[in-house]
Amino acid sequence: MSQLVSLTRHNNVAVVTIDNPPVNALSPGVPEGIGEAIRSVAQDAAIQAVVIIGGGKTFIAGADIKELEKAAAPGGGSAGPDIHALLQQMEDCPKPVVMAMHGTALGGGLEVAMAGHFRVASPSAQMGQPEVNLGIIPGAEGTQRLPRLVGLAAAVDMCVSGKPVKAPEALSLGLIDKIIEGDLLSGAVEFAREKAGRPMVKTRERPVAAGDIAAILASGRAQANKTRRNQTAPSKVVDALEAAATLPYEEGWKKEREIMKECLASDQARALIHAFFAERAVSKVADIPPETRPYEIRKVAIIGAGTMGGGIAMACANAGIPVVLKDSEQAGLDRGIAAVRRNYESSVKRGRFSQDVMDHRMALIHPQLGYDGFDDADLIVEAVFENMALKREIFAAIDKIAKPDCVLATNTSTLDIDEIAASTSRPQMVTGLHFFSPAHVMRLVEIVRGKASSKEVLATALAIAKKLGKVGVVVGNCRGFVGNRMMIPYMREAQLLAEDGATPWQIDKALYDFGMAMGIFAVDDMGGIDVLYRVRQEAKHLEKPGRRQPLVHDKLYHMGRLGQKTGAGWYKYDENRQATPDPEVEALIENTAREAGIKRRAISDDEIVERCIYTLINEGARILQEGYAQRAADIDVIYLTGYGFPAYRGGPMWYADTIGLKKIYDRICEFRHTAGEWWEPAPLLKKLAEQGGTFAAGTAAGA
Ligand code: 3H9
Repeated sequence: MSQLVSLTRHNNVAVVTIDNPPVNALSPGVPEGIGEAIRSVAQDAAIQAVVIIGGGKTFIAGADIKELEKAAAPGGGSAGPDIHALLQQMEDCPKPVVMAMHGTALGGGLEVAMAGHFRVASPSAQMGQPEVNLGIIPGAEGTQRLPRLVGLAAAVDMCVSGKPVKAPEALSLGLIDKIIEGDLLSGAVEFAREKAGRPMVKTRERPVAAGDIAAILASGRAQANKTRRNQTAPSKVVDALEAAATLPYEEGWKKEREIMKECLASDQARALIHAFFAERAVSKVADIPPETRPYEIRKVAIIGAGTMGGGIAMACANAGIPVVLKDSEQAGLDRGIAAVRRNYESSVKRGRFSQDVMDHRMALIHPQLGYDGFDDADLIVEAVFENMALKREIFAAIDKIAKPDCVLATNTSTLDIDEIAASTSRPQMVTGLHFFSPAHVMRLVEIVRGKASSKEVLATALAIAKKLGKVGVVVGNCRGFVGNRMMIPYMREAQLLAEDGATPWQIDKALYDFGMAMGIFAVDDMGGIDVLYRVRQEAKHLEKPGRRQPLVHDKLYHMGRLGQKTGAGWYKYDENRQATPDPEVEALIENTAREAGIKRRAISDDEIVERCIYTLINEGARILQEGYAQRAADIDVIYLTGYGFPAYRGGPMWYADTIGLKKIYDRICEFRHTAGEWWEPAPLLKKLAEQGGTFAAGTAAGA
């Protein structure tokens, strides 16, 4: 047997164990090992049944995505690993093959499991076909066997959504035959023994329970368009499922393979596979060795019960961590707790969790006005409004109370971490934890590294982000850090485009069609026109005299059009906060442009996308060169998890590599000529463009 797969005998039952940490992926050697085991079992007269199980924390979590990445690379040209022969071999085995699943049986893992004659699982196991998350479809007959087990409608839902089902649901769907309480292996062996010599059915020979095929497929395609806008794989997977419902098995799986090959060769698959690995690479920071010991976080104290503080408190409570939530005024505290309660109530109403869960979470959050209980907190997060003097005062106060190994974090989105840290006697314990609003929902946390922040503190920040179910990205301490620093030129360019002749709604639509979760003017209205106004006021002294600045935003602010909260900003809003274009804003822009001598012209959607996205890329290149982000992929993760950049484009830096840096550089040079000084190309972009390089290869430090 290979080292990845072992075969043991439990009297008359053979147990095949897959041992390919961390997730038992189907890497080269694993399918071969399983095949060898099945061959040996089939010939062994003493063996009457087989159990296939995963060693460690999970059953097979899918194909090895590194292998898929190779096949997806330009010139790769295959449909990924081909395990058709193995699946058939297992299904044709004359002795019952029982799949024993725990952890996550995903993608190729579930496909292997469905080729067994029976499936049992531990109560917490999950099974799914998440391939669409990688821009592909199941490539090992999942689209053909799944509908034969769970019916066409459930298969469509599972494959289009990519969401796994838990063992109890899998049991009711017919995907598994039994849930094993207690020890999975002994339960599975006993189950296998019972099945020995009994009739068994090959999944591929079962009929597809379909009902109204056309209606199910139409609803699957509608679901794909709605939930996975602009993506190819989710509707292609419905084509493969259609084949299962309408063609003989032999033709169906070949059709699936063709579609898989087409999807795997796409830019979308490459981008989504990049996003998968990028998200996992961010926690590896070049100068923080993996053995660095994080501090244990058992209790968190938060200062400020506003939107951010309340959201962070919820994120902690959701992860089972007790929280002390402090505000300086009773009214603020009451408002904060009421908002937390409302949020939880709405989740209970929507069936996301039970009242008991809500009560437990509420009980973990202790509202208070003073600093009681701060002395044994392991992490203190300051989340008051953006004012340096106030933040320094707070850090000086907590410095006197916090225990020596307490991590002190600020949720600032713009201010200098070093200046805040300097108000304490222990700057090495200070870091930024920049959560995004709403903090209990948004996955991104920028971990801002001060010049003195210790490795242990940063490792703790990464660990707590993971514990809260978030993605922590370590960034440097520059104005706006990474995400907002890039956002500022992006917003500015959109406003300049509006003055040059586009309307805010045309710009928003072009960006939305490009794939952004929202248009930038809609974002500005949601965040509040006053927020960006204040950011700009603070930075006024940095503005270079004579350089073109957008003119309309300040006017909206002075008109009291602060966005959604005042019913009007760039758009006007009804009582349900539905936006409509406002002719008053159009007139305001036209008049402002005329007064400023700007000659307005028709602007194409392509120019809008180029100017907005390329300015983002150009700033990203500067950030990389200055070392404020460790690698291009970190910037991608920030934009994918915090700013609504479409995952199927891989993030701004990956997207730039896809377009070609030379092309982007040349276009930026043209904009420099026509649209002015803001368009100075970043030196790193220029260098890589001249060398024919990419951000991914050129900045893979620590990857
Ligand atoms: C597929 O199966 C196509 C088939 O239809 C065709 C078959 C022929 N491969 O996420 P974590 C690594 S498509 C390679 O932090 P968790 C990951 O990079 C696949 N590597 O752990 C990381 O490495 P590192 C369908 C993988 O406990 C480490 O494992 N399957 C794979 O939070 C830990 O990962 C999927 O899409 C893989 N398949 O979550 C499942 N999976 O430590 C994808 C993980 O070096 N995986 N790694 O950074 C997941 O969803 C989660 O990893 C899982 C565990 C839920 C399994």
